[in-house]
Amino acid sequence: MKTEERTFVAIKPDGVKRGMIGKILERFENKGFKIVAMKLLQVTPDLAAKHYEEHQGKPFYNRLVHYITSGPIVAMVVEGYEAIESVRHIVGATNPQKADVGTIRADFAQVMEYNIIHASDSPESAQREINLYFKPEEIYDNWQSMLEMITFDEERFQG
Ligand code: FUP
Repeated sequence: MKTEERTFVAIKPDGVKRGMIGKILERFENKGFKIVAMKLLQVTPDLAAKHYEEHQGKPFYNRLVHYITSGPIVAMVVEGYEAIESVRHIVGATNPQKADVGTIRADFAQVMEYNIIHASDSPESAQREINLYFKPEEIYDNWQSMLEMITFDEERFQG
């Protein structure tokens, strides 16, 4: 059954420095997703190591940590219908050269090393990354967005 999900999204330092926060957020809001947590923060080397632990030892790892710690990021929790997969579609392929036109990475980035945005790639990584960046009390979902009323109409999910 199709479900409501939460995913973790981060606008990376190049996105913040280029003044792209609004343009990127607009895509998620236009889609009707609900932003239930958001903050600007500086990623420390320790947090970067935890975030990218699956890439430790790879040739690009040091550059990746340098990049994510090179300025503040905008971290958020995005909620919606099959949000993990759907957000990844909006974000686009890891390499912006190969990402579909219309995705954030294709439209706003040129190279893989500076691909402007991160989004969780599975339910396990979404949960892990949300916990890494947010305390439970920093997530606010006790409100209903206008589009949520359409997307999550209760009658559609009965039976
Ligand atoms: P993604 O889930 O699309 O962000 O991609 P990965 O988790 O595979 O990679 C995390 C980040 O490492 C990417 F955003 C960019 C960087 N990367 C490289 O710089 N070179 C590579 O070969 C692979 C990834």
